[in-house]
Amino acid sequence: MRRYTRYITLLLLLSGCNSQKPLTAELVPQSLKAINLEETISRRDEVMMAYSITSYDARNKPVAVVNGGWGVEPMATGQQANLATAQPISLAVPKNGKIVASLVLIEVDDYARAQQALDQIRRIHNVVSLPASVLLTATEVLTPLKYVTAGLVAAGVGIRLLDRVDADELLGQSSIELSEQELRAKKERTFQVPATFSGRHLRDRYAYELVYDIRLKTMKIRPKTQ
Ligand SMILES: [Ca+2]
Ligand SMILES: [Ca+2]
Repeated sequence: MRRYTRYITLLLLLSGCNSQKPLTAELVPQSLKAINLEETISRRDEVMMAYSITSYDARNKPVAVVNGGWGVEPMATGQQANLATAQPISLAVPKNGKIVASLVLIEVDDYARAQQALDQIRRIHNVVSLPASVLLTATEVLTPLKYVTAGLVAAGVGIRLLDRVDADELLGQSSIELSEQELRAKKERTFQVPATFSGRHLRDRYAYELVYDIRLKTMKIRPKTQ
């Protein structure tokens, strides 16, 4: 038993010598501009965002997930959204693992339902959940919408939340995958991810420009004080 304890202590010491400070990745929605509205006749779109970060370990097994949301806000042509209320989310980057940050932009047709969904997302904002592996280890390539949905399911919000977001409501989706190695290799602490969401719903052409940041933080480990 004593030898075992000594062995563990040695291991801890060794790993302590080698280890780099753990990284945390933060997703921050930066800007959103309506270039062309989806609802041409009413001259007003109502938009919301849902976003998530999912982390994977060195064996590509999902480890954790956090969720965030913003909206519902009205948008006019040319308008820049006020994203001051778009709260960042953050998650630890597993050693030798990776993170996937995902974001979806939705033009809301059912205001009450969207507001309800956002209320639920706010309640679990940045709460770290264990991912529903089944949804995140599928062999197919996951869309950002699937990532966000899986994140919400993991948080217990339920699959019903975004399941009715269909082609008519989804304006665009974006994901970025970054490995711990890639993150450590970069000198910058902030990655800007630009995305242009454009398309056509029925007769209406729409276009939105969006930027979200992935910011890196090094967790400070404070020595225990007595
Ligand atoms: Ca619409
Ligand atoms: Ca609408």
